[in-house]
Amino acid sequence: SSPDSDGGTPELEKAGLLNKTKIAEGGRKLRKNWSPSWVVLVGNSLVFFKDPKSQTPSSWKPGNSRPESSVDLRGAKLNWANDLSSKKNVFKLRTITGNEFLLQSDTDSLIREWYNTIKNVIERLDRE
Ligand code: I3S
Repeated sequence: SSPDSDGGTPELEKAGLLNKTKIAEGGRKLRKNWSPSWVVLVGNSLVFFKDPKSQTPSSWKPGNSRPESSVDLRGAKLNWANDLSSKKNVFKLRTITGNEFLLQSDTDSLIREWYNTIKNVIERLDRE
């Protein structure tokens, strides 16, 4: 069955540390403010946590830590966005509500994994 189809705990697909900045809120441009974020992909959502040091993939459980914010991936768009930053390995996530985030890692393999995993979730939701 699909994740959470029984109303139980949604599936944790991926968790890790990325650099993050929000660049738009409801379509309105925001000033960049990069900071490290503990990012968790669970069910149809990308969830952001502060204080990444207190988190590890094995210890993370839904509800044991308060998220900073969370993004619904249904209808979202994901694109590489190296033109939007001097940093390498940057992609942009745009939600259906017009919130835009840049996510970045210096580790090529890591950012590619995140990109592919989020892309797959978005495509799965597009097919539903
Ligand atoms: O796209 P920008 O405006 O060049 O982004 C840089 C700025 O946001 C800068 O902050 P202030 O100009 O507010 O001091 C940040 O420190 C940089 O990290 C931003 O650029 P990068 O290329 O790192 O995304």
